[in-house]
Amino acid sequence: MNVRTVATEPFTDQKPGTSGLRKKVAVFQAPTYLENFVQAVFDTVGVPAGATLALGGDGRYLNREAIQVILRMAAANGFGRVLVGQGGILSTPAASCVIRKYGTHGGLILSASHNPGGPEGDFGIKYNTANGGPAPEKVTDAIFARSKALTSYRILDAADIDLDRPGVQRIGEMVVEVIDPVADYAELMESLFDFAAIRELIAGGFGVCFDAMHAVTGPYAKEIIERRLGAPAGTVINGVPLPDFGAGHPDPNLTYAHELVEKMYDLDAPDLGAASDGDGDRNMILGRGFFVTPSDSLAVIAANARLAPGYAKGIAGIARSMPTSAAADRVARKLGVPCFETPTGWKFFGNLMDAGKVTLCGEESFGTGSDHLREKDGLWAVLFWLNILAKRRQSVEQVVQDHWAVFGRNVYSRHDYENLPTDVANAIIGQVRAACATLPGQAFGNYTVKFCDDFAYTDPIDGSVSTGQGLRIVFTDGSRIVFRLSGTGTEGATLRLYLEAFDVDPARQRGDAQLLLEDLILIADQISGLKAKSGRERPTVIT
Ligand code: VG1
Ligand code: CO
Repeated sequence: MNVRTVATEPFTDQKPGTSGLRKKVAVFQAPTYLENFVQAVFDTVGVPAGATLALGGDGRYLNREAIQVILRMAAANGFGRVLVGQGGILSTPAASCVIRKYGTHGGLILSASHNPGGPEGDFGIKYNTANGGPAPEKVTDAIFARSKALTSYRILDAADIDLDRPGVQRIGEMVVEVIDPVADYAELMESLFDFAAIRELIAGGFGVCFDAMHAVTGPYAKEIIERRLGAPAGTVINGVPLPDFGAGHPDPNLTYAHELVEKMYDLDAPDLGAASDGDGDRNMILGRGFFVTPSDSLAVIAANARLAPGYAKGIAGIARSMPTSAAADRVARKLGVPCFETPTGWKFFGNLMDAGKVTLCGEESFGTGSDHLREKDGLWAVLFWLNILAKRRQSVEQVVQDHWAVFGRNVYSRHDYENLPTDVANAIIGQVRAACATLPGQAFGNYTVKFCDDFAYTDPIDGSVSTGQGLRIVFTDGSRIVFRLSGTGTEGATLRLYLEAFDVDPARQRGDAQLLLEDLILIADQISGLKAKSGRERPTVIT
């Protein structure tokens, strides 16, 4: 077979964001756009002769076509073997699992996560390293630099692989192994959680509804929750992955997972509601008429970790992204384990987990995970909750109320202003940045500013420094306002406003977060000029 070296012009915009390179489908469809990026990845990470690559995606539009191109390029670049999920499917956590279990050189995951799919939607690609985790910044920076200097890519002329046929096929010398995308992952989950106890809970009538949002977790949830844990058929809704996610927005939050939310606030709601995102790494947890904020979910999991067999020995430490609430910090303090604060994005947790410093990690953006993998893991979080509920025999709400009674409540919310003109978003951030110098010491009603900064992080393991990770205004009582620009969008700019107030008053612990955060919301607007500058009366999404 014929390896071709194809001359190409470099692109200037292939800079990976918070989680890989994300662009409109049409951008990826432009001639050589995908090829250039993949070649930049291969050139950057190097391909030891005969190395193995893991490959799969969330099934969105362009997934299969992109996989065929990447397979031919992998063969031309010296890979000896590619493990590809059947049908081109691998959830992000399953890809991390495959990379670790089979010791591959790395993996390519095709996904734009929670961003909409379809011909008008988004596509994305991310590279994970041999530890199973997202490539760290120094690698993504090098990929970007390489992409800007690329003059050719290598590809092999070959026919398409049958992605639906399990087993071994070949492209030239390279072996392509089409693997079951679910099996390895499901086995890992069984090793971590008390499946017998969960089966018993469910057999006793405990109702579950899992919304796969027509994204990648459908087959995973059906196999694990319905088949292995015995939940009745129909427990998993929207369980068939579709290239356009059924025209939905596969983001598991109160706005986009509305079908599930309606069920959970109905009179005959099941006991646990859960949803996952496009690529299966996010999760939302709901009780009957009750929403668990992701920050609280991390804290509850940490406080109850010993109830799950995989964590029975206790946890080494916790890490959370900076905008995530400090609820987990309180648990860490009580457990006497360290708590790390990292920039947004899962790639910052990898070193801490590899070094054995932390067991659990979480982000306010519906991401929770542990050192069983190096990605956040949606279904894992749902199983952790099921395991906790099977042992505690309480409702979701009771578990959270008990938690607040012991630790206090970090009242929390995130307000997203999506698709703002870039100059408007920059002007708002600019105003906050400018205010930072004079804010310390200023009082706003009950709140006095303790300090204000642009979050920077020095990785405690390799010493790498990441700056400009979000403006935080921290008050003397620990309450916070954080402003940050999203690094995953493909249109305009998305401004995220994160709000957190600590409340110990049990009377207010049941209260609605938006009402409890009213003062901070006003202060945030006062400092940033958000409403006036954006012309928006309210956020696009509140979580
Ligand atoms: C968002 C979240 C961040 C998360 C990232 C990837 O990034 O805020 O916490 O790690 O998405 O998640 P940003 O830069 O838009 O705020 V996923 O599920 O897209 O892989
Ligand atoms: Co995701």
